[in-house]
Amino acid sequence: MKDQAIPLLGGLTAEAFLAEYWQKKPLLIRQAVQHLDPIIDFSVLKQLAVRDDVESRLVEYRADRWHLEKGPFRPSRFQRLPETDWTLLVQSVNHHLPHIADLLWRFDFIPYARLDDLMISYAPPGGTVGPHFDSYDVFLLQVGGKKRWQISAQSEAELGLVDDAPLKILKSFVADQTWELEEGDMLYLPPKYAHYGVALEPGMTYSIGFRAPSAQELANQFLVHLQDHLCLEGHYADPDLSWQANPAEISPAMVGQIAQMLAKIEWDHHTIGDFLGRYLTEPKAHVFYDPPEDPLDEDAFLACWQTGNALVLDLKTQLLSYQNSFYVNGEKLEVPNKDIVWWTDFAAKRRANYADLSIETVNLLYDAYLCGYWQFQN
Ligand SMILES: [Mn+2]
Repeated sequence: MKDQAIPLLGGLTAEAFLAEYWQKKPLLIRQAVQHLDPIIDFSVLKQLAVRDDVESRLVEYRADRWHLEKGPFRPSRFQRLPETDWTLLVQSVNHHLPHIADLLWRFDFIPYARLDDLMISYAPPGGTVGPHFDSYDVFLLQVGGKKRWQISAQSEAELGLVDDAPLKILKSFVADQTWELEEGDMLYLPPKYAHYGVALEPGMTYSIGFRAPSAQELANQFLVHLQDHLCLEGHYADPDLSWQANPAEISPAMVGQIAQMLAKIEWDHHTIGDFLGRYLTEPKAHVFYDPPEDPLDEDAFLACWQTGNALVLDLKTQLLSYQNSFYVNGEKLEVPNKDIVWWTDFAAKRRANYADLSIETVNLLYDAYLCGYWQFQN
């Protein structure tokens, strides 16, 4: 619905937001989200920050220096925190709390291939991670408390970095604009826009982040993909080898023949789409899926679905498509043609009710259910 007003964007349409603001300029939306409950509080965030399958960080400014600690944390670490000047950040909270995932999927006016995660930071007064840049777009939603955000269009070169800090902090940040954000207010920032948020009252910021892999990262991963799927025939051969005056020389003839062999490494848009399907759905290193504790057999699985339970993607599952191919958590699924419309809908809505599908699709669904990629919800 490109021309439908989106409450999250203060009533802008997706089309207008993309044309005017996305990757272009900041946008402040007062009261973008209302009825933010149940609110996650510091105690829930602490419980996540002690887990080793959750990425967390603690940033403190103390004795005129920046300090960065990475989780998982011992619970006792949180008892030694001062009243002010620290921030606890927990990445991918949408993997663990369904209501946070629901909030993330409301940003579906941007393709899932670009959505990364919802990070939550909690800070008492004075808590900040300092003025900095990010290389990706972000929506910063205030939940509880109050935060002062300052932003600047200055370039990286103008701003310089604080020496010896454990995180990238801009040395000569000067604000162009300043706002106080209260619960429900949201600030959109394009990449490379300097920003500096300081908590005024204890509260949280939900950061809806996007992924923008670097050219180098894409190339490295694409070359790994090519290597995994490459199959070239034959060996080097030289029945017409002629005597060389210098036996230590690699001859132009040899280089020419090997150039012909390597020219057989080819790729097209289909290869790149196939690479992206796997790469973009590949779980991060610390992400693991939980197989069902007491799995249904295939008949019971089908019966459970037929009796009105919806099949829903696990919070950690990524299901994307490219043309008629589907990719889940780094793997390609061989989906029968007759079920493509159904799979397209399942991937977009992340849930599906029972439908009359081919046995191949039922088998794929059952195998992935056993891996913990999706489960039933009644
Ligand atoms: Mn940031």
